[in-house]
Amino acid sequence: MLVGCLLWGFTGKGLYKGEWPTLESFHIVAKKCRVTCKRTIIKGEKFVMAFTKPAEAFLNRNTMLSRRRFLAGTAVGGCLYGLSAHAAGSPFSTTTRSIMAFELPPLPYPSDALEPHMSARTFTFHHGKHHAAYVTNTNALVKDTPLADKSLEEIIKAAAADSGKAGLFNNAAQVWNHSFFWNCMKPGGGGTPTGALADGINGAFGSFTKFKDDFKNAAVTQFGSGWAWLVVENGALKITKTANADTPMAHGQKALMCCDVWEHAYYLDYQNRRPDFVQAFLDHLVNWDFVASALKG
Ligand code: MN3
Repeated sequence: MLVGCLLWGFTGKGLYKGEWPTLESFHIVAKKCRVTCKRTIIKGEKFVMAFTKPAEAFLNRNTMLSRRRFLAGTAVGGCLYGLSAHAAGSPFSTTTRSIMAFELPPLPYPSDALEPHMSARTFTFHHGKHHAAYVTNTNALVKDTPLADKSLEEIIKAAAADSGKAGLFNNAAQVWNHSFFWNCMKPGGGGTPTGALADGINGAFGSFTKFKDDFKNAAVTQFGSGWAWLVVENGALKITKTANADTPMAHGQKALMCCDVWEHAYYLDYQNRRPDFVQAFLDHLVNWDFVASALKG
């Protein structure tokens, strides 16, 4: 799980904790959900914030949130940050069910922000229909089961280990993969990585140019639906490709970056020209700051 940003907040209904990969990504989501931060405390590498606007919808939109730890966190947060007077007596007994449901996270940028490389029309279907359906299906498949109170990551790993839960794995992994994919891109992206990430890529692949060639090759040669990934496996950077919904965490790998090569990702904009789509992803869309934060997280 990516943990670079920690949020605590008090809404009058309870104390909330969430995790975001970067402070930037938190603020983008907070702005969309009209959450107002009242204070920010930096503790080491974590960011701590209090907010006053109703936050349930805001937190529900973060599918990377570990719901179990979120609930556990409510018991101690008030003491840590002096909010106990309000937090005490505000358990989630009446709101737990709604908090437990996964919700479609908003895009971290406007739907037309990646044009002309990825159109708003593509996002209408890819985010608004495909990603949304995976969220709906995941909620339906875990409802009233022992997995109902588990985090998305726990659900994915449990389903990966159980051949009888292939349907759940496919939907839950696709929720995670798409949430991750949106964050791997930004308006004005592309360019080159810097710092430790650049050093790691040069060390593993020889050069950034070679990395781009290898990543593009993996994405283009994935037969049928799937994903191309940059992952960390046993401490080493590696390019992989997975079929359908398969995802690195099911293989003991940590995802740093991905490109969706299902036809629904590019067909409206590129038709059958998958290589052009992958090239545009690498040249104009990759959010290297996010990839670097995933490497640190
Ligand atoms: Mn997709």
